[in-house]
Amino acid sequence: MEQTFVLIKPDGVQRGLMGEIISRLEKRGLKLVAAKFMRVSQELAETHYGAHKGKPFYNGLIKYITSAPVMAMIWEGPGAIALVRQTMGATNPAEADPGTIRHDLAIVTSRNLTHASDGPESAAAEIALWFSSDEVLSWDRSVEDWITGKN
Ligand code: FUP
Repeated sequence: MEQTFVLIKPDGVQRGLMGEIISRLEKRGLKLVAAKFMRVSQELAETHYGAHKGKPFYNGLIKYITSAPVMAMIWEGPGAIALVRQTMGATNPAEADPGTIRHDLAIVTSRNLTHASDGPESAAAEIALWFSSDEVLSWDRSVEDWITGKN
């Protein structure tokens, strides 16, 4: 089953929006298989955002992501990577569709509450970067057929 990496960034934690964000993913029908409330080291931040090194916002981005705890998670479901990106909305909250987390709860790109993997390669790399395999749970939901059952 497809898995994706999701981060509730320091603004989400500081603003008390962890429950709201997790609730939206739970209610959509995605399954949580790993979660860790943690502080991000300088090294982890630089590895995670390595693709943005050299950009004007890079130093501020590293400072922001290391400034307070984050909630790192892995969510699972059919097509989970695209589903989660859709629920998050566009990177710039001003362009996010109504009903998405970023539209409803944020207003600027630099404080856009969440990160979610943007494709299968980044999902695999980010899951391996943030979690060890023994932190990822395999578990059955009694309601599974009511959420993902096929006809
Ligand atoms: P996303 O894939 O939605 O996480 O977005 P990007 O990889 O394009 O950007 C990573 C993070 O950099 C964003 F979540 C916020 C930050 N960013 C800025 O702070 N300013 C910018 O102009 C662009 C991105």
